[in-house]
Amino acid sequence: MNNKAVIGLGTNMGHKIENIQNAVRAIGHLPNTEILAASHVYETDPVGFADQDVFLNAAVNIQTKLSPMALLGACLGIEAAFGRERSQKDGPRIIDLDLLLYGCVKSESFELTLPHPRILKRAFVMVPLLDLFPGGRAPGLYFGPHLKEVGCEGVRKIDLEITV
Ligand code: PH2
Ligand code: MG
Ligand code: MG
Repeated sequence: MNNKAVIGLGTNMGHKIENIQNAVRAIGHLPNTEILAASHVYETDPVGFADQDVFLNAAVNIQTKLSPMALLGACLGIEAAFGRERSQKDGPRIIDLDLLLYGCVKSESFELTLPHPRILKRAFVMVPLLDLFPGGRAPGLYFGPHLKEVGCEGVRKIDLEITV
């Protein structure tokens, strides 16, 4: 069965533009998975742990036959292939792939919470999401009012189109 899902991307180490572009390409090469649309790319001020380089953030809408857990595992696999090391919470990373939405699935298992639990607090996630879901209405998640409340400060569109 084909399902739609949304993956959020973040990077603040190395060649960030290449990291985003290569990660989107890697997602598109996952088995039975196709990129449907990509957001613009945004330069964003670090949230959580401030003393680190600015991030690039984006999001992609995909169609996939992978299950939520298989897709999560595949994202972790791509992060590992990029050489991601997990040392400091919210610290610098070469690539971060977060499974934000999987259809209208709601899940609160130990391994996977859907929708991603921090979407509604983070402009660096919701601004790219708004490119994919104008009006702020994603399947199973109406984030428009939350984005209004959080605001777009610290999130700046850059002049780069992701090629899908
Ligand atoms: N990711 C975090 C913590 N802080 N800040 C920005 N601007 N962008 C991120 O992707 C980000 C962050 C943890 O995943
Ligand atoms: Mg993250
Ligand atoms: Mg993550």
